[in-house]
Amino acid sequence: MVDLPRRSLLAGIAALGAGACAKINESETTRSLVGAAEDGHRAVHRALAGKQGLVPEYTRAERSPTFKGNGTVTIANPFYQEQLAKGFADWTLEVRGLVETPMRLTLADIRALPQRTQITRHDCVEGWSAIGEWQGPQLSALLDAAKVRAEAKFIIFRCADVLYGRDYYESVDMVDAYHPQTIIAHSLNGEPIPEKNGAPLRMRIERQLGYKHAKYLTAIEAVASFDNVGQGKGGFWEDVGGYQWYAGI
Ligand SMILES: Nc1nc2c(c(=O)[nH]1)N[C@H]1C(S)=C(S)[C@@H](COP(=O)(O)O)O[C@H]1N2
Ligand SMILES: [Mo]
Repeated sequence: MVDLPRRSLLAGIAALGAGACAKINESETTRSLVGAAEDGHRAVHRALAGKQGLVPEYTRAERSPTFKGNGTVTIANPFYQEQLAKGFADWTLEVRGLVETPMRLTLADIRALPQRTQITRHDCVEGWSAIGEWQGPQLSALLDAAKVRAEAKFIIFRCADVLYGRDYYESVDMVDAYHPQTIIAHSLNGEPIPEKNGAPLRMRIERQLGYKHAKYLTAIEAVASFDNVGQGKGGFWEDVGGYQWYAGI
C-alpha cells in the first residue's frame, strides 16, 4: 500500500491524459464483456442506450426540497461519529485489488481532483425518487490513476455500515465504472453529504437503481469475479434480497 501524496495522484492522472478513458471504453475487454452478457435485459439496455448514453440532468429549480435517507441513515461506530464531528479529517478511501498502484486518498485529495457536478434523479425500488445535485471526481479518474489490470472485470464498493448484520457493499461492471456520470460524491446540493445520505463519500451511478449507489464509501476494489466477495452475488441486496445485480434504468 502506497499513501500517494496528492501531487503524484494528479501527476498520474495528467500523464494518462484524457485519452485513457476513451481507450478503456473502446477496449476488447469492454466489448467482450458487453457481448458476453448473459442477462438479456442488460444486453438490450446496453445496445439501446449505447455505452456512453447519459441519463437526463435537471436544473437547480427541479431539485427535491429534501433528499430522503434510506437503508442505513446513521452509523453508531465511535470512529465514524468522531470523524463526522470533525469533518472527516482522518477519513480515507482505499483503491485496491487488481490495480498496479494501490492508493489511499483523503477527502482533501478527492476534492482536489477535477470535479463533476450533476443534478440527477435517484430512483429507489421501494417506490420513491428524489432529484439532487451531486459533486465529486469521476470514478474513471481514480481507476486510471491506480491503473486497473486487464483481468479486472468488476469494481466493488466497500462501505462503513453494517445492515442486518452484514457489511453493505455493491459492484458494477467496467462500463458503468467508466461511465462519465459515475462519480464519487462528497457533496449534495452544495453542502458536504449529510450522515443520512452517506457521509463523507458515496457513489453516484446514474444509470442504475438506488441500491447500487453505495454510501459511506471506504474502499474501491477491482476484482475478476465475485467468488470471494460477500455471498457471491455482487451486492448486499443481491445477496440477501434476491435483487438483480444489473439494475440498469
Ligand atoms: N452503504 C449503504 N449504501 C446504500 C444503502 C445502505 O443501506 N447502505 N441503501 C441503498 C438504497 S436501497 C438506496 S435507495 C440509496 C438511498 O440513498 P439515500 O439514503 O441518500 O436516499 O442508498 C443505497 N446505498
Ligand atoms: Mo433503494
